[in-house]
Amino acid sequence: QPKYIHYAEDVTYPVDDTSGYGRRFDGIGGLSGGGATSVLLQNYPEQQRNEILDYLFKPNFGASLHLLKVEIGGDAQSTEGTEASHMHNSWDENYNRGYEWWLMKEAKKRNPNILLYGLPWAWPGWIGNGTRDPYTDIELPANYILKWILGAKKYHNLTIDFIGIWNEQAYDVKYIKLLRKVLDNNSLQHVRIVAADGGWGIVNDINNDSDLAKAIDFIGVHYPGTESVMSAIQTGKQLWSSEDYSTFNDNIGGGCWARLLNQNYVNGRFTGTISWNLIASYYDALPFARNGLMTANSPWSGNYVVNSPIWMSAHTTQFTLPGWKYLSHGSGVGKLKYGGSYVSLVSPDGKELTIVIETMSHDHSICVRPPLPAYTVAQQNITIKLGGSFAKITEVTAWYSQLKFDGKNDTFMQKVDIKVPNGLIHLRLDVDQVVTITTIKVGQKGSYPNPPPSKPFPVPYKEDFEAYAVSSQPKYLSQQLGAFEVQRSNGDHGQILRQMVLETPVWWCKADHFNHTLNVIGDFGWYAYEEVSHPNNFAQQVGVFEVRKSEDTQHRNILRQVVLHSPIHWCPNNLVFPINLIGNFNWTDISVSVDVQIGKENGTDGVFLAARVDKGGCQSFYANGVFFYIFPAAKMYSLTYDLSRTQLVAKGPISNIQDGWNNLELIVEGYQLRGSVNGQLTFEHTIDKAPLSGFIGMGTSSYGIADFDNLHIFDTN
Ligand code: 147
Repeated sequence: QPKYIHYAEDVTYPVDDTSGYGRRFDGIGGLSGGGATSVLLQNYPEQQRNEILDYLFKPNFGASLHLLKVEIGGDAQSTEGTEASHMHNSWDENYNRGYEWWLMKEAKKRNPNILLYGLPWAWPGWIGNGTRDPYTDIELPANYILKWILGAKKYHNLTIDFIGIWNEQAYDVKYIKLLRKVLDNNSLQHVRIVAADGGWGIVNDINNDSDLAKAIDFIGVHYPGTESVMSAIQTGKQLWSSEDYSTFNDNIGGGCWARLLNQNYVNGRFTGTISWNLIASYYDALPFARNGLMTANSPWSGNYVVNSPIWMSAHTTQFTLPGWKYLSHGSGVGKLKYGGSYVSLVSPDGKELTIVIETMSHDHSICVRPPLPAYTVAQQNITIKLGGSFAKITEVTAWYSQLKFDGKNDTFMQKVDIKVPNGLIHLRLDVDQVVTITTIKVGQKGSYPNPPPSKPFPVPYKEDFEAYAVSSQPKYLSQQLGAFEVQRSNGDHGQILRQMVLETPVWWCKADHFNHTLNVIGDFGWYAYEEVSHPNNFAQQVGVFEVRKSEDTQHRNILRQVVLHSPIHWCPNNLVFPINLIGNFNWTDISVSVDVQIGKENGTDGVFLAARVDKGGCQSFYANGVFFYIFPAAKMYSLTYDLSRTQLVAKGPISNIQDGWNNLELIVEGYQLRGSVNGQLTFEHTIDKAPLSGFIGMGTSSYGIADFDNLHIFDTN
């Protein structure tokens, strides 16, 4: 435990409403989407699923969030996968796709007052009207967003409170004004516009255009590093950090989140802060692993983890509500003299008071972005002096957390009811603490019995898609490119999985040349390992290799050689560099088979089955692995090392291809590959290059309809 300086001086901080209030508080929220961050959540066993949802949304239980922001699916990759659009095509409308509707209803079940906010990342191709620009014909996106809001009400009885423009992409002033008009014309005055979910550029436009200023209710910026700009504050509009956090959810992530929740108001006058993401419910091998308030990425086992950011949230959320007011800077809001910060919030009737204090140290509260300038925090004594109408408070409740970095945390502990003689509260603060002082008596550290232990993805695995509602997404499949839905087939296949996207979408992560689709499933090697463990199947020969968390967010867990000096050898030698050998390839060996059929109308050219797919997210376009493509019309196959088919291993004719359904089988064992069509060997190859582990994948060579059924995954051992 590092030693921190302790200052004997006791500094007094007034908490006083005499000089009036600061800004209105709008709430703390989580973001599901941007993209597919909750895809595995629906697949949990019912009991654990309900527990997880309680930790997120149930008032006075866990994170008890005030706001839920969701992606409006756009049929394109938006970070951890693709979320389905409610309108794949201009002639299509469906409000049962994906999981955001379900999630919003589960949130409302637990907290009917939770506020809902929708934002698109990508758009289906037709919104671009022949271009990749959604503002070519602004009527199209405006009506598309309108339909999503109306559909939420009509099909799910969900009232949307806030709507955004286009995540971190261009906004268009005419579009924003039109959106406001379209909402008003449809009796949706209550739906308020947040703009523009990016940087501060929108402030200039607001200042130069009074009609635009009228259309926009909230200025929403991303990852502001707790700072805002004077011109934004001067608009008088409420400012939100409408996407923030995005940090691995260990205690440093918890420290980041605690610091943001206070200092976003103290430094930047932000009155709403939203965590990307709500819950890390996606495969660990995808980018930004575990960047959620908690983790639930093992639905086949039921295991989940309630990480410290849940309890950091609780310090504010359980003792405030949207509509409360902050006190003014200097009389309840500010920085502590020896490091850290405090905010005070008051209920609308002026009677209830909540004070949140944090003392997060620099190194224990670094967020993903932007860089955090150096500062120091010390142990310190403080006195809170209640003044104005708070002078008559005689008792408060204190809750505290101590984040620790070498042992067990104390998170969200109800300490004591403190008597307040003469309006004075004395506290000794340690470093990396959060303390809430409140007149609110409810508040609870919710808990459930430990969930079942984590297990690897179950093999053998069989999926025939019969158990699902039409247009839903089957469990464990994590679509990266394209949108795949359960549909009823015409023939004897019963229900099947169909790729639905017919044209290149208006991208969020751009790859205009790209036309493939990809849906992945499975386990992914060592990313699942805990820090400081030894991954299976490596037989270290010289040196010691341990799984560690890398310093950057892209590589997540890495394998690190940790020996610094030449050891005193048992078998003597003069080697000075480590060598690690992987001694057992079995865990990369897999056999997978699936039935495929190309759509009779709007069909694709080809479909593929793949193994060892090594990348997802916005890197999906560059995925390597072993890809077995078939092109039924041409009666050809190709075997490639990459999704985009630039690295050809082999190609040739397929003699026994049939009209309609064909069965594809791919077996990878070490460096041996075998592929079959309809039970007959198509190729056999020894390779030297493909990744050694990765997902099972399936998809198409171009946008268009393709069907998949009877996915079987076997361990070949
Ligand atoms: C955000 C996205 O909005 C999220 O969907 C998710 O991808 C998140 C992951 O951290 O990132 O996009 C940003 C990407 C880069 C920056 C800021 C936001 N950046 O470099 O400042």
